[in-house]
Amino acid sequence: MTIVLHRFPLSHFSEKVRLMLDFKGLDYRIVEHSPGPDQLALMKLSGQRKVPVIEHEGSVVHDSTAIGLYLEHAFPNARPMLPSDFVRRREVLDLEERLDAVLGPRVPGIAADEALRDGDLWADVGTASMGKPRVPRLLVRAVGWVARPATFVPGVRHQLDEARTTVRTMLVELCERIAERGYLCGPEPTMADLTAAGLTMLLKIPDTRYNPLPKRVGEGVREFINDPVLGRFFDWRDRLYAEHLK
Ligand SMILES: N[C@@H](CCC(=O)N[C@@H](CS)C(=O)NCC(=O)O)C(=O)O
Repeated sequence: MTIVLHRFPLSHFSEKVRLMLDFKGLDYRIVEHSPGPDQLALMKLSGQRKVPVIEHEGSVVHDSTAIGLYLEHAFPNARPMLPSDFVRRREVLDLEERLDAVLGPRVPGIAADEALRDGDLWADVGTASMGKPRVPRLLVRAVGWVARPATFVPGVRHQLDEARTTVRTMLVELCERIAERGYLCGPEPTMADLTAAGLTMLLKIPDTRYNPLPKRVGEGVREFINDPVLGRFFDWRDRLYAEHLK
């Protein structure tokens, strides 16, 4: 039976789950939600307000990690995302948890900060992130005019800069892992790789299906995209999408 993935169009945790579904070669369809009152429908469906949520044969599962574990269990014949060896599995799950904790809360703020520097990009990201019905571009732009000065308030600026530094440090670690092992936890992609790829979606828009920003593929946070040290990570991510994800 087809799996239903509930997401916000630009939700990076939802992209993480979408990549898991692609990696395992499972059939799915996407139901788009918008942040705001629309979340009442998610609350009714899953008892909480966040995406991603999946529905499968009467089961409703929320939280990207729980969904990953559910998929491993429910589809034992599909391509595994977790090694069978206990020690290696623990390493994958530990890295996945750390990626969620480090990238999860920081990436959206960094991406929004970047988009606020470019009125057109902000308008594209803002309208895409709200899903359907489309929010008028002018309204999104007006929100940007109000929000942009806030990024210069010293406390806010400090937090955003700290977020950039922390995320960069994580990405450098990922580059080292890739250089040494091919993938993050060994010679094969695992749930940790799908997590890193999904959660960095807003740092550089990937070339993939169901992308709500097709005109912006390859764009994102210039400081990261143009950093030669991080080039290895984004090249690796492009290859992962091309070779392992439909
Ligand atoms: N731990 C959750 C985090 C999910 C999450 O933070 N989702 C964001 C979108 S990327 C969300 O739904 N935010 C809406 C809200 O907090 O109301 C997971 O792994 O799925």
